[in-house]
Amino acid sequence: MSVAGRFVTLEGGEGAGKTTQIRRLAEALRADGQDVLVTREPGGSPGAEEIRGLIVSGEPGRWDPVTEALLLYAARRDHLERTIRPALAAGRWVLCDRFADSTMAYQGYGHGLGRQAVLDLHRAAIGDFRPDLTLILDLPVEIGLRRAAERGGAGRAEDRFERMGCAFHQRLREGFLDIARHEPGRCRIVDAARDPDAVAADLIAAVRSRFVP
Ligand code: Z5A
Repeated sequence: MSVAGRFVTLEGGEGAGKTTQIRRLAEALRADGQDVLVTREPGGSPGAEEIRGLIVSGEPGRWDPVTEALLLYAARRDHLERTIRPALAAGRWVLCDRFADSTMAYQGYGHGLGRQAVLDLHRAAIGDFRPDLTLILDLPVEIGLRRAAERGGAGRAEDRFERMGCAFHQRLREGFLDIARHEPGRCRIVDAARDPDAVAADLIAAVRSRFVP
């Protein structure tokens, strides 16, 4: 739990609408009078953005799963120390597009590293730091991949994960749902297959009901 501000993460598979929704959530919270920082992973600090380039581009098999997870946690620690903790300490709300649950889902479940290996890495890199609230945007794999393809999809500079195949993306979806089963107090699943206004309304209501007295 953060000390001063609130740390809220958005998670989900390909084309779930995180980037679309995080902007809308930030606008709603700013209208409520909150000081909001929007950030993302991999990335969110100058060092972590450099590491991002190594992770999201190139051939799908460029890294073995352990190396990939180590790169992600190196980026995450830098992001946490340089961006997230200072903002929370200043009383800001931090909304983050992906965080540690993405490593659990993509590397732990998708690439088969397993839950315990990712939990051990998490503890070694960032201790017991966790989001205050995680919103998981859930939708069928085929809808998400279609949205990603319509947006530009495979062939973009950052398309490495989009080219990993349907079975991989199905494991991710199951992984995110399993994460929510393990931590129901922190995680909230939202049906992301609906139109953007309906999804935004649910996300904003989930945040307000959790934090606004
Ligand atoms: N990764 C990892 O493996 N391990 C980790 O620990 C972390 C990340 C942190 C980069 O992530 C990659 O890194 C990511 C996982 C891996 N894999 N990939 N690819 P990223 O978050 O920077 O990029 P992304 O995950 O590729 O974004 P995305 O999932 O493809 O998109 P999104 O942000 O969820 O969705 P969007 O950009 O808002 O929307 C996509 C399109 O759908 C767009 O054209 C929208 O206009 C449209 N859209 C959005 N919402 C709707 C609704 N409701 N209806 C219809 N159309 C919609």
